[in-house]
Amino acid sequence: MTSLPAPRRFSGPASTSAVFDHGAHVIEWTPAGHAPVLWMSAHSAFDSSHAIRGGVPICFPWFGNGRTGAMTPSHGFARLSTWQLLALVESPTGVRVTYGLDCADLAGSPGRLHAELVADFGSDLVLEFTVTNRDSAVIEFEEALHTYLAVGDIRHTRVTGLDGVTYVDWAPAAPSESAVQAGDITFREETDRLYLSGADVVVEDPVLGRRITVSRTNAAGVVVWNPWATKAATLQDFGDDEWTGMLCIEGTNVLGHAVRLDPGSTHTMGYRLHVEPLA
Ligand code: TA6
Repeated sequence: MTSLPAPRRFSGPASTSAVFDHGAHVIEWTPAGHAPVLWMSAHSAFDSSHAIRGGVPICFPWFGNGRTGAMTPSHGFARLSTWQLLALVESPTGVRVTYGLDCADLAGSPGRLHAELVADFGSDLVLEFTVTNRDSAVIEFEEALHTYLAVGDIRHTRVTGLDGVTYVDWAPAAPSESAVQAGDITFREETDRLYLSGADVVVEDPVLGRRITVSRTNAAGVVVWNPWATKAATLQDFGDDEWTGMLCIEGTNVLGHAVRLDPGSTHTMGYRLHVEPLA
């Protein structure tokens, strides 16, 4: 287990941001005039054998323990791998970094896949996760941009845009595996749901006085997760009292919506954050 090299930090008129080569892991994006938009645990490990707790972990080439339920590490090897910085372009509107990861020789890889993450740190945060099948066989994989958003207090936060959408409910206390969202999502207990929708999702945060719009392209699902107190207490790299300040809104292609790539084909999932004051 080795400590990580320092992250790459950028600061410009549009935003301040930071990213680790480890996992191509974005850990900060703070648009000018706003409080940090990405949440980071004060207890995150920053070493080569752990995923960073917070920011935007890349879950790939499987989600959780995969569709078989037997894959390790949880959420795949991408967030535990050192990615190669392929490009860094600075401009008056922000910074764009491009990372690459060749997966062929990584334990559990489903074949010769090449992954790239483009992060555009501007007045919005724009992420593009692209996978190319460099193999001679069809390859299926799962993917998620597991974004941790900072909120003032999850108990006063609501999520709009998913009314009437069917979701898979993974929370331990869930009365059923599947349900339909009725109205806005509010939070009173551990919430761990996969909504099958590509629509924009809006996080209304009256405590921080802001609205975060999450837009996705080529993402069949969105996971909404807050561990609440009980689950947070079981996570070593998650402070017992930190659960009130975060909410995961994740762009996903998982389970029945895993990506199936023919040889030579490419798939790009897009994920954008836009922040504005609550009127
Ligand atoms: O995306 C939600 C989830 O799958 C939760 O079930 C919880 O396990 C969370 O991811 C965190 O996973 P991690 O492996 O980063 O602790």
